[in-house]
Amino acid sequence: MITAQTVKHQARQLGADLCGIAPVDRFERAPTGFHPRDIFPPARSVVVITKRVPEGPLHARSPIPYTVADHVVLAEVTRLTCELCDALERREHLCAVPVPSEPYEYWDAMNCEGVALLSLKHAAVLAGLGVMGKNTLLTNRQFGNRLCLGAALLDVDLPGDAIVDERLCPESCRLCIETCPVHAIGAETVSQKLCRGHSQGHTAKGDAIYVCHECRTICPNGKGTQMAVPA
Ligand code: B12
Ligand code: SF4
Ligand code: SF4
Repeated sequence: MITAQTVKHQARQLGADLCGIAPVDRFERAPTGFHPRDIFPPARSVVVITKRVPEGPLHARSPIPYTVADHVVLAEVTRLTCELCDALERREHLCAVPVPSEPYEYWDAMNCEGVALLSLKHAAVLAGLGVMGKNTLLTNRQFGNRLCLGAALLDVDLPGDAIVDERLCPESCRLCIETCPVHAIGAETVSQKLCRGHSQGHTAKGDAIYVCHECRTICPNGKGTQMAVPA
């Protein structure tokens, strides 16, 4: 019979830095249409995996290293969620649905707002991988917010990991909020229109690049503690 350990071992073998599990009943407050069962009705467990995003590119003076590092890690996380689903289906005789970060179907063109199949930050919190900081990013002690997330929905019951019960943002810290050049960070969420307008740019030749990640870079959480531990 499949165990949480089997899933985590497999994720680790494929290259995940961390892997957590959330039973679907933890998603009862998810907005209608964005619950794991809206995506895959037999879903009973959500497996969330993450890979570390390297710190160095965040401090480069050119936007190219971060853009490329972010794309490569995201592609790697997408690959490994698909491979994890394939490996579990072959060995454990279950059904597994990969949930990529993007693309998303919901798009409000007027407000430039997209909503993904599943909010991976909420899924990661529910799978015990960390908490959301004031910058709204998933953050933990090990990697800070330098995490890229992916998920898989399984049609089997697995025990959930303990939800992290601590606050990583000091009460007085507002660095991320104050450093955002367009004041996009609100109490619980980020203005997509403001953030997209400022952070997504193009080279003179037309290649898409990230020109802002200040709210990610300035956060002191997890800096200097980036060693991986077994998933
Ligand atoms: C759309 C999107 C954006 C949008 C909107 C960001 C946002 N706050 O959602 C924009 C373009 C602004 C953006 C910017 C960035 N993003 Co982005 N983005 C996404 C994406 C593709 C979808 C998120 C989504 O659907 N948002 C829609 C809104 C409605 O979601 P929300 O406000 O969080 O949710 C509200 C409700 O819907 C509800 N809710 C939704 N689901 C659930 C579930 C439960 C259980 C509950 C209780 C509630 C609930 O609660 C919220 C409060 O009302 C995710 C990948 C993914 N699939 O999750 C990456 C993702 C969140 N982005 C990521 C990153 C790295 C960035 C940037 C740093 C990129 C950069 N510039 O370098 C910036 C950071 C800006 C910031 N401070 O957040 C990472 C975050 C990693 C981490 N450590 O947290 C993700 C997870 C991609 C990934 N695979 O790693 N992003
Ligand atoms: S910069 Fe400060 S307030 Fe913002 S997420 Fe990091 S610790 Fe929290
Ligand atoms: S990525 Fe830049 S524009 Fe977007 S919320 Fe963070 S600091 Fe603001």
